[in-house]
Amino acid sequence: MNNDDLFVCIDHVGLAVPNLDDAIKFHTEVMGWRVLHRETNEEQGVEEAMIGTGEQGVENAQIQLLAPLNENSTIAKFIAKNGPGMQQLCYRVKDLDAVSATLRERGVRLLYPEAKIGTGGSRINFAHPKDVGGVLLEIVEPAAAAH
Ligand code: MC0
Repeated sequence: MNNDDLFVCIDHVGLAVPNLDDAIKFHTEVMGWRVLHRETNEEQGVEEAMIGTGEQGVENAQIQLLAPLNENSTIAKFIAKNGPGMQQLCYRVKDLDAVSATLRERGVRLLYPEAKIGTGGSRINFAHPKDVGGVLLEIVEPAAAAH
């Protein structure tokens, strides 16, 4: 894959928060963002909300609030170790499988052998933070309607 075809843009930045309702209240009432989308992702162990200014996955980069569903959640572990804060950076891609193959060829470990389901029916994977300079990098191929 050519470098120009790898990433489209920054899709979102994920913040680990202890409580989703409290975080939404802060980010809407104090910071003035709007809630664009909210869902529970059992497999990822999160209750999440996308906030921002535009329509989900279409316009500007968004902020993803991630609260743990239970104590085994990666978000619960992250908060226990680091406290609340920035947990991930997410790049949008057009073809997750092609980008995954290219990153693997270049020595970047992806966490899942196959794509998992993310926000709004998107396809996602993650690159290990140890291979991305200490940043947990998610890659997302939005669901067809959001392209
Ligand atoms: C761990 N490390 C991180 C990190 N998490 N570094 C930067 N950012 C993070 N978020 C570092 C630790 O400091 C540690 O470094 C090393 O990686 C191992 O960490 P650990 O504390 O032992 O944690 P693990 O290995 O149990 O888990 C880390 C791992 C995990 C990244 C594999 O969090 C994971 O599987 N994440 C992917 C899934 C995820 O995050 N789901 C929630 C969002 P040292 O130097 O101390 O060894 S779901 C989502 O985002 C979906 C809904 C969506 O957007 O659509």
